[in-house]
Amino acid sequence: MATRFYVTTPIYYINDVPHLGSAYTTIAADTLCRYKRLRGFEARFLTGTDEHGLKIQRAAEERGVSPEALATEVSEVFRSTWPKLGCEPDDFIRTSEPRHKSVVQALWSRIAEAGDIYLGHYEGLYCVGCEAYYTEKELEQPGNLCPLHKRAAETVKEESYFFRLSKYQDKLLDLYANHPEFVLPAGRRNEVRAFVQSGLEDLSISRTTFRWGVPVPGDPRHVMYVWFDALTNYFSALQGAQDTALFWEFDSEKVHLVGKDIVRFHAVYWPAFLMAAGLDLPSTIFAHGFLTYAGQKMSKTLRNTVSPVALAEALPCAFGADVLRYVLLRSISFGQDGDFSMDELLSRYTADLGNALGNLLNRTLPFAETVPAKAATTALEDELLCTCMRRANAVAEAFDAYAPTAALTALWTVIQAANLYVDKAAPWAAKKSDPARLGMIVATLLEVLGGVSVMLAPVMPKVAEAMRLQLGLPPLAPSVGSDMWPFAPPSRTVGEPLARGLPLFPRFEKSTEQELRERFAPPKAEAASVPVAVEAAAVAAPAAPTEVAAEKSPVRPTISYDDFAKIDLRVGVVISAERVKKKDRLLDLRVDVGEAEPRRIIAGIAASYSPEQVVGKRVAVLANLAPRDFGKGLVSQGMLLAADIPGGLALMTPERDAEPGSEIR
Ligand code: ME8
Ligand code: MG
Repeated sequence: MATRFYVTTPIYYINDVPHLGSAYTTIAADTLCRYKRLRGFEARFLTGTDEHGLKIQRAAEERGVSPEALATEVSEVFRSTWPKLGCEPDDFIRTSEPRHKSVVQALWSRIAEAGDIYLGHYEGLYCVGCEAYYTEKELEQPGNLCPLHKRAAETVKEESYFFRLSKYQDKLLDLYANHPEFVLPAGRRNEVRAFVQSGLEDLSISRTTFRWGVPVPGDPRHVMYVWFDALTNYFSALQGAQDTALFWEFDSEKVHLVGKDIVRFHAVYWPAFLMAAGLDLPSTIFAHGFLTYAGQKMSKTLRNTVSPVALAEALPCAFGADVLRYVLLRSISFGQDGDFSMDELLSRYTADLGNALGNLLNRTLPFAETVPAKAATTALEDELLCTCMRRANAVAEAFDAYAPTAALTALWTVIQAANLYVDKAAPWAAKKSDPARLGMIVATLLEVLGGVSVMLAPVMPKVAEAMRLQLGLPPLAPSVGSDMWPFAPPSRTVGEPLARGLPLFPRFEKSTEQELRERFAPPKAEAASVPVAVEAAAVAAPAAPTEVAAEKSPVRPTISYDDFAKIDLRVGVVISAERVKKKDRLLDLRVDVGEAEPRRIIAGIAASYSPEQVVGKRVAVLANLAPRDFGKGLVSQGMLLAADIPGGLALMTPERDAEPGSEIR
């Protein structure tokens, strides 16, 4: 069995900041590494940033900075983000570092000496977003659009070095056949196999038309293809010292966690490069699925809205990062696509963390100040211990199979079983009638909770420590060669002090939950209810109310900020409302907008609101619209904003009480 474990994340492009997707992979890698340490492995966890290539060069140009400056700034954001999510990589590699570049160049030379690199001419299509070559067949027609980025691939026509990928077709197929664990889950392996079976062409691995990359040894007119450079990070990061180099030896378990978007690079190109250089291969490429947030694809705007650190820090609980880690790994089956949302987080927080785990602790600790002595076991204890032992095994097996979701599911069956035990054993009753029995119940629960604190630690390291403190247990201190897994609940010494503390997962107020939902709501993908000004005249026109939603018009041409600044929007409070005779769509309103006198506003909302319904409402008022005369002395001094909804209108109203006259911006 391997005793070394090496886990990596993709090195992230620095044209973006860390987001929920990159956090997901990094949290999973951190979790696996922590698990292996508890099992006595010498474990190492690497992450970093991918800094070269045309994509980055262009991103830097767009921002008017050098690629070096961009890389330095953004890689620092990545480096400082991970600890805030409880992730503790042992190393952080940047591909612009000399320690990396020298190893990439050495790898290139080694493959060239083996005869697998030759100079040729490349002509074909390239998507800079993916930094990948495509054939016309793989692109969307017409227009050669990249299936991922929906932008036209560029034609590349230049001298280029090639890697003899075609030579490795059979060797790769053998690899997948002999080592099915090389690509996981199995579905991904089938895709990769089909791709290789369809025929491999040699791969262009250098470019001459830009400079931001690692120079090709002996031919500095060329820089290396960014994926040749980037993939090598997993190897180069270990080469600084002898003890780290051991992590690439054949008997080390080496796992690259990646998203399903980049499986091909990892499961086809990377092993072929390594075979050509005569180096060992990673053990497993594990491709997880893609995360959506509240049903929305990750996008630049979404990234602003749901920064993982902001989300973790916004939770009014001392363990926000652990809560995020738990929900990400529990809610989305690792390997599959899935959705994450604030609703999901809040319901897991309440049910799994508060009501199940937190409650178990709160139902145990109040009964004792020190570890009580055990007494005779009953069937209840036997049943609980049996569940614990079976489940501890299942949790370990799941982590071993890189299945943190299954591990957590199994762990929670222990927590449920223990809560059920409390229900049945009824310590509150034993407290009155049978102190020895109470001691037995509490001692049993303390052992189970001690075991839970260990099994929880890979996913929720801070919570595990806080639990252990309350349970009177020392912090976990894994050491190489000693397996700390609680296959049987660890026994306790009678008389050890306990330290009951504050609840780990305090219940959130309903209003707090609502604030969190609103703050972390994804931006509306489509303007489902774009506020439309209720122009009384327009609405007074004959258009009949319809039962279906009004056709959504396309967004109007862009305006400048200055144009927007001319609009004066205020909060108003409707003081009075009357129907207008013979104009059955209009209401005649008096609206307080913070001025000496309420304004008269004629609004075309009578089909959606009765006068009684609007009086007292806070509304959004366009306050500097030129007065409009509707005839018969009806002059409107402003306009209300409302959204089109099926069959009518919904007035826009401030989400909290705002003073009349408050500016809306
Ligand atoms: O591809 N759901 O970097 P990258 C889940 N530099 N995971 C996601 C995700 C989502 N919505 N979005 C991103 C690159 N990820 C290359 C890698 S490695 C030698 C070079 C995660 O910044 C997922 O792990 O585009 C995905 O593979 C990775 O971020 C892509 O990061
Ligand atoms: Mg990407």
